[in-house]
Amino acid sequence: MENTEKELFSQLAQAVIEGKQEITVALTNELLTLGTEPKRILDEGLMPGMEVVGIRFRDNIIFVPQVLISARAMKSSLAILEPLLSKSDISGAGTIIIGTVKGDIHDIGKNIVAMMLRSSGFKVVDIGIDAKVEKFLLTAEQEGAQILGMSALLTTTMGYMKTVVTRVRDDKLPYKIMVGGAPISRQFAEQIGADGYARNATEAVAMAKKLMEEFKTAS
Ligand code: B12
Repeated sequence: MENTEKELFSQLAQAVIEGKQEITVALTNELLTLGTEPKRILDEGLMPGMEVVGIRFRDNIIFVPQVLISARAMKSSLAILEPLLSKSDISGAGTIIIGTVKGDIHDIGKNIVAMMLRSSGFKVVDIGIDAKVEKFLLTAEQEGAQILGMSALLTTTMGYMKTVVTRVRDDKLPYKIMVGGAPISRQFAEQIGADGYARNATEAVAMAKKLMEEFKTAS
């Protein structure tokens, strides 16, 4: 029985690597039927698969079209897991605006972070990809948000995070800012003056809780 689950995790990772959407969906449903927790399906099946895709892409073994097919397969599984992971949006934990910064279209990691934050009771407003500073600020004001979350996957777009941080500080806006994405480090976050950095979705939840406390203390 344990073997079955382990075997299914490895088949799921393989299905993501090969970009087999129907198999990815079928294996996700099979694991759920077995009673596997959605978060484990994410951590032990989908993420290891996408990690291999990343390595093969970096090493020029596969190219953009294959990566897109893998991303599509992963997203179809995430669509099944999302309602199971996400609780209601109406809890009092606070509101977070999240987006991938200007020039960047990578959204898988951002979507996972948004999903995990929702599952911890935060209201998350996702402003999507290629998000400019105005979009972050306008949405934050409309939603009465406490935290801005920015994602960047490219070394050429991570600098835009500083544009947003600088604008928030110059305009003396109260928002706490957290950043993440593969090229981002704690050191970079500190350097641009962000309030927090998280390496993955689990750490992002802990960081959001911490920043929400800091926001309350400051206001
Ligand atoms: C999938 C992918 C794509 C897909 C994106 C599909 C999509 N809808 O997202 C496609 C094919 C479109 C793509 C395009 C490109 N890509 Co690309 N892509 C990747 C790949 C393989 C995986 C990214 C991913 O989804 N990882 C899985 C998720 C779960 O991980 P994650 O994003 O890191 O997120 C986690 C954490 O970082 C964190 N996190 C993320 N966001 C946030 C936000 C907050 C607030 C917090 C707290 C935490 C947090 O939590 C997440 C969950 O644990 C990476 C390789 C890699 N190693 O990252 C390359 C990679 C990022 N891409 C790369 C490149 C070069 C490109 C292109 C320029 C290629 C091209 N020539 O066109 C374009 C750029 C397009 C653009 N303008 O953005 C390079 C970047 C190199 C660099 N130094 O900048 C990489 C590193 C590959 C490589 N090694 O060469 N790509």
